[in-house]
Amino acid sequence: MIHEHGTVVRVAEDDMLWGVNVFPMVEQNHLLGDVDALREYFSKNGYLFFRGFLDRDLVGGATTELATELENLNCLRNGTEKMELKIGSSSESALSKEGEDFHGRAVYDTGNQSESVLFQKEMLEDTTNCRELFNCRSLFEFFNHFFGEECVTFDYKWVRAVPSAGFTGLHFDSVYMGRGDTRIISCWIPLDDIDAEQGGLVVCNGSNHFTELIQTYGANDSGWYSNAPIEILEKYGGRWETTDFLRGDIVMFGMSTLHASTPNKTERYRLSCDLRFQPLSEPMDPRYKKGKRASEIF
Ligand SMILES: O=C(O)CCC(=O)C(=O)O
Repeated sequence: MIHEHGTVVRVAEDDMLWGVNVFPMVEQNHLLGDVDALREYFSKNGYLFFRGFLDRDLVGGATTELATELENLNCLRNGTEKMELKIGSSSESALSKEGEDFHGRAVYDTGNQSESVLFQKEMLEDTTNCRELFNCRSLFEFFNHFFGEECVTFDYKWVRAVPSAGFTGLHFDSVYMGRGDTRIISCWIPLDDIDAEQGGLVVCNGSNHFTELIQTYGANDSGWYSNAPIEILEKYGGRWETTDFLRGDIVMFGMSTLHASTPNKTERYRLSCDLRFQPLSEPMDPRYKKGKRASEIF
């Protein structure tokens, strides 16, 4: 869906207007290969968006695997094709709530009322295609270059199935993983074509310069800051940006970049995953474990 100027786009709990206070994300594919330009753009704007960075079939393989998991867990609506991802009535019990690991152990304190559900870690351990995506060479190569040293990924992968009406409130990732390196980069990967109706990521360009907010809200282990993106514009400035995502796209953002999502207005799960990378040499938040390094995979 390409929005016309003035179309209402709901972000978290505010109705925003396309082209007025929410704008298109601008892809930075032309910067790939120029690490200085990538770093400069990232430090100015707080995030990078690449179209078709990942192989569409690689991502599609992971999506199919997750759709099969959902089907096996009886989370999909009876009589529907699994790839339609239509939400069934018994989905709640089978998947862990945001912030919980298998058996409901807290992975991190969300401090919010997210309706989003995460695939249990143990489920993902037996996957083939998902693991291939999480460990794909292009991501490791990108971050080795970007950090200028060997990178490591978090062992924990946030693989999300967002039900109807579910959305993510405004937050910095520092409030969930701020006890180690500050240079961690989050990668948000849509596992399907996801437009604003289905619940896409929305990033506040320039919020990485909101020093006061970073040093107050962002410096504590807390949860969502709010569900009110317009108030952010009024208080701090910045520019909210989103797009219609296609499978293969990726958004990379730092720990102090405000982001949220549009609500899922459809009857289908919104599938996406978040991976985290940081320089190997930097301390890791003790709540998470190091995943593999590229040299251990390839
Ligand atoms: O997928 C979402 O709704 C939010 C993702 C997110 O907050 C994150 O990647 O930190």
